[in-house]
Amino acid sequence: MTERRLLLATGNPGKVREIRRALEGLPLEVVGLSDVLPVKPPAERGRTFAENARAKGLYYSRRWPGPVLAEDSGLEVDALGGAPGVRSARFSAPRPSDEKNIRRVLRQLEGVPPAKRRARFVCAMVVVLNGRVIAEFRGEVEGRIASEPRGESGFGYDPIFYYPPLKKTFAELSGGSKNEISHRGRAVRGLRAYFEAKIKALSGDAPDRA
Ligand code: ITT
Repeated sequence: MTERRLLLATGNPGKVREIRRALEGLPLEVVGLSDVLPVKPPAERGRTFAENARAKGLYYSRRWPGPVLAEDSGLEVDALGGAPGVRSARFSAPRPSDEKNIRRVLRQLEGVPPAKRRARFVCAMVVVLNGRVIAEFRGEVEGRIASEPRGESGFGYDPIFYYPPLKKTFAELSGGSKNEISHRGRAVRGLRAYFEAKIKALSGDAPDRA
């Protein structure tokens, strides 16, 4: 492997912010798609977050000589049979936006009491190198859908994702606090440990068993 820059293969600036922050301090150069590979994103056709994450990682790996980090994530609402799920980004298609997606979820949950508004964020993350998936991580966080949007931080469904232990929505948390508990934060911690072990092995401190 000659190319040591890690390609962060997502077009979502909210994800870029959170993943960059969670990888801070690692001796890795993280580059964004828009800087080095401004290509059309692949269609997302998988039935699971993991399938979509792998498809994205493999798609960009065909066009990038080094390691690629891709992820697929979304919101599952129990009262909606797990929707929006893998359709989270395009829930309000044909011209989806975060605001319209939020309105659609709230409309579909009208009249549903707090106890029945259970939901979770899920994140499936992959590292692909030379067209091969070399590591996979998953993170989830449980919460419930608030009755109305609250908070200005974050992105996507954060304003309606209420996290009972902190009595706040994710959009009321700072970036650092969200990363500590979020689905993405949990997945990235697995990834971080993986990279730390790799880097240690490469520097000769420990045998590389990968
Ligand atoms: P890429 O495919 O380029 O990574 P995307 O935004 O299309 O970007 P996804 O297909 O994984 O990403 O869709 C994820 C959607 O789920 C995203 O658009 C948000 O609406 C929502 N989502 C995921 N993680 C979230 C988070 O931490 N906070 C709020 N909403 C989130």
